[in-house]
Amino acid sequence: MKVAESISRFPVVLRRGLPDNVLSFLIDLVDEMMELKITRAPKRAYRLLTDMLDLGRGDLVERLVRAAWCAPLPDVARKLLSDDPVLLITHCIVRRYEQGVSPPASPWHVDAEFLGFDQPVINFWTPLVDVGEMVPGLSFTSDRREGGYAFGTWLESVQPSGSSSDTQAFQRGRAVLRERLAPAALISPIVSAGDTLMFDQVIPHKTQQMSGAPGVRYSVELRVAGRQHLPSGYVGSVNRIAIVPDGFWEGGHGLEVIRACDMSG
Ligand SMILES: O=C(O)CCC(=O)C(=O)O
Repeated sequence: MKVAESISRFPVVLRRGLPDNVLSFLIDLVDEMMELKITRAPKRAYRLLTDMLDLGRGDLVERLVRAAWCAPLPDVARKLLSDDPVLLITHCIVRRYEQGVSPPASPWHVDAEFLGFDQPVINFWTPLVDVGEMVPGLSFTSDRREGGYAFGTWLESVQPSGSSSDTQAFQRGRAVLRERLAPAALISPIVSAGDTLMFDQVIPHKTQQMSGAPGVRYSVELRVAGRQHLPSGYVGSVNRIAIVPDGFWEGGHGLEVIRACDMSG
């Protein structure tokens, strides 16, 4: 596992404070994306940015990225990755999670299940409403990275090559992870709308469990890797390769958007 130890203090909250007009713009955009029907997964409480590309709505992706991937995130990513950051569009997600209405939230997992452990990938997870007290955010554990590495070690022992995350081996791995983390103390950061929670693919996490007041949680998660060091899991798990589309990004934000194109078949 080569994921840099220098980022072992994750998760951290970056005080960023997106202005109210940008927050409401992004909430409207997430609503627009959620209204688009994904026939293979009609009940999902989230949309992948690649769903938008598949529906011919690259304009929505561009609007989202322009509004959400702004200072200081590109500079922070560049420093953490020691490389030019690129956006892994296949693993960028918007969510509209309604307590008591949406399907069950994400249980314990590490993102390395689908991204691998070999190269760092940082999730910039930005709620568009305040989370952690009235509306669920994310939970981590006092076990932090060790749980993730234990999972990774286990994974490598049974999965020598990068095969699909849908295998029984992965299911068993998740069960091991959940069992290990069950007694751990929870850390559920309170994050204000427009601030950003950052963590890498080794950190075990889940949707915060919260009973009580119904609330809608809007969030945007942008997963970023180093340009020279795309994770093998990114290519292997989804059978897609990243290319930089001509003219998609016209400077000013310090980011090249990598767009996925299907290379299978
Ligand atoms: O936003 C959530 O509740 C879950 C996010 C998450 O765990 C993930 O995308 O890996």
